[in-house]
Amino acid sequence: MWIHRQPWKRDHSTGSRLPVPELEDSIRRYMAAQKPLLGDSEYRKTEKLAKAFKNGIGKELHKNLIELDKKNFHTSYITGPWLDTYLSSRDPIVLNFNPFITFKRDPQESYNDQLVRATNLTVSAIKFLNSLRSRILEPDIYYVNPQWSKSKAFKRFLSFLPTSVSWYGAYFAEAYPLDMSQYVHLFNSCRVPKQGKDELFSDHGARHLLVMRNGHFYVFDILDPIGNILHPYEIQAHLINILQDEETVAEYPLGYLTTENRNTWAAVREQLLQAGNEESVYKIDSAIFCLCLDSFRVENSSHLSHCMLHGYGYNRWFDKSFSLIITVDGSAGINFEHSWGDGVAVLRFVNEVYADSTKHPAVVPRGTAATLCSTNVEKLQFHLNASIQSAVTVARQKFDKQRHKMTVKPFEFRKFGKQYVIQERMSPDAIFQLACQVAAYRQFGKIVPTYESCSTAGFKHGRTETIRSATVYTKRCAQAFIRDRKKYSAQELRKLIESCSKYHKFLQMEAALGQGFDRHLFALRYLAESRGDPVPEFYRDPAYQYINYNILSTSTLSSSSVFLGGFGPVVPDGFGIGYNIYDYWLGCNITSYMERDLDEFLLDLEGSLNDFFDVFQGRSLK
Ligand code: BUJ
Repeated sequence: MWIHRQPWKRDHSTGSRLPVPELEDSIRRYMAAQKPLLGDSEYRKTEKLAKAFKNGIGKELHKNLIELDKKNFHTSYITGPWLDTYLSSRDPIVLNFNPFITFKRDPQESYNDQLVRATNLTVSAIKFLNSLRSRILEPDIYYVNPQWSKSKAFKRFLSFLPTSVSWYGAYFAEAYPLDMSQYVHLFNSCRVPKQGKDELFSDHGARHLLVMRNGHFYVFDILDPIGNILHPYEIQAHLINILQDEETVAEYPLGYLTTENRNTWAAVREQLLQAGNEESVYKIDSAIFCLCLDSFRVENSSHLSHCMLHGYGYNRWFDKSFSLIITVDGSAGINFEHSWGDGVAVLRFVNEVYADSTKHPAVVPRGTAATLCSTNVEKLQFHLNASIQSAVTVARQKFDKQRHKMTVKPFEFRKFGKQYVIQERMSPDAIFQLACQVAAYRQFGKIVPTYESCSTAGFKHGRTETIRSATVYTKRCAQAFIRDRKKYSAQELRKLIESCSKYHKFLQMEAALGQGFDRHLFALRYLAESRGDPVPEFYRDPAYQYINYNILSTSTLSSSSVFLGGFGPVVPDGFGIGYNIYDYWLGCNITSYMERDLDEFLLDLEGSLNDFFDVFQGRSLK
């Protein structure tokens, strides 16, 4: 649910609507994804249940979903249910939902000073906000093959297509106009904990920035009443004022509360409001965004990931739509709340902010801010009774315990990257996914449920679809590489890899076109539940639960402004795998609650990639 204090809204969405797949297709795709995970008799049982669903209650639900979708022409069939699922989860959002993306360092080292970088990134972020508000932000177009899709011939070709199908035309030319409706939620927004289901709050009239430092909260107006940004050196003077304030961490840092179970936090928030803190809480919720100025240096990549994924708890407000975090050594990143939007929207923001802050920095090192006086910073004050104080202490203890269990490790593979794989006429994404499949097969002795996130931002209010990267092809390939590696020639193994790549590309295309099965089956279940029906037997099948217990949760992004990124595993015994395939190498950043298993997985991943390289080079496996 959205509460808009001041309606400022523009529908930056594309025209094409996310299709509701045919039920028959979804069941067929579901069964194909189940095949590598199930034994023969389990498969037959699941097949029976799927058939009964397709011809019975599923058919009725599907008809109902189509009718509903026709009535909700302004959006997509997945938007409401997907948002609802995020907001209804009672698990803490940190570690479980909020991902992070870090910026590369500024190429001019002196600009990585914490104060200089904080000022420049903040100014660039506000410039992005102003372009959005003045409607001059160019529409997002995702070009896969820019030479062809940016050409005049392509534009002419598109102009002949009716708008309802032009996105498909774009798909074939590999240029995608993306839905931009999520951007309205990027600024002045916050998730608000409520009993049972949270809400999203926005106040686009608010003009202040929230700054956190040592667990203390500060605000100052960064826009004037007509939306002009403060002079950069004035912003810097305010940040100096904040950095020179208290050295000690707040006695009861309220940020810990945002790491809590959502019902617990909702109850404490009520107490906070009743204790006379309404105005301060409102200033946090409505701030344009949250700037976290951390008081330590980052030691290495793993420390950087921990800092951006969860930090030490006290200097974060995880409910804000996003926080810009900057450490003493100038490492910078974004941690974002996930219910309002997806990686594509945040990545565009990150790319633009990085480019602007490095190409057109608003302030230079040793500028003139120190001579300006800053009087407009307000430090937020809170009245905390004993009950709130003890809630903060408990939240802190729980959070500290949980964060210590989390391991994050980066991994780099330098023998090949995108260019090499393309030259081998295969899909780089498919090869990385296959390497994960082979590694997991080696580690677990079986194929495990796998989730690869795929954006459906090509459609109006599209969000994501799942690519099921564990397939009958990857199973065959994993068995060949692990169980029977001596039996196959390099040429035969290459053929097996090729078939995985081809099928993966096909699944990827289906998912991007909204033709997966996950969101459709999810929406049918959601509909049954919202009608008050009992959950259909199809969903109570252990095989349905199993395929949704994703041991490997994966997501990729491609950007030259990003240094690292990541997110937590979605099951306690799984891995959260963020990866990027660069031109000449590839890398990933993996989270897990099981450090030893993660070390083993990384070794297996490296082993798989080395094997692939040998095969590509025509060498048989040893
Ligand atoms: O699928 C969805 O609906 C949303 C997903 C959910 N999940 C995270 C569980 C998969 N959300 C996203 O995919 C957003 C993720 C945003 C962060 C992605 C980070 C990947 C970058 C990694 C770069 C690693 C480079 C390492 C070099 C050593």
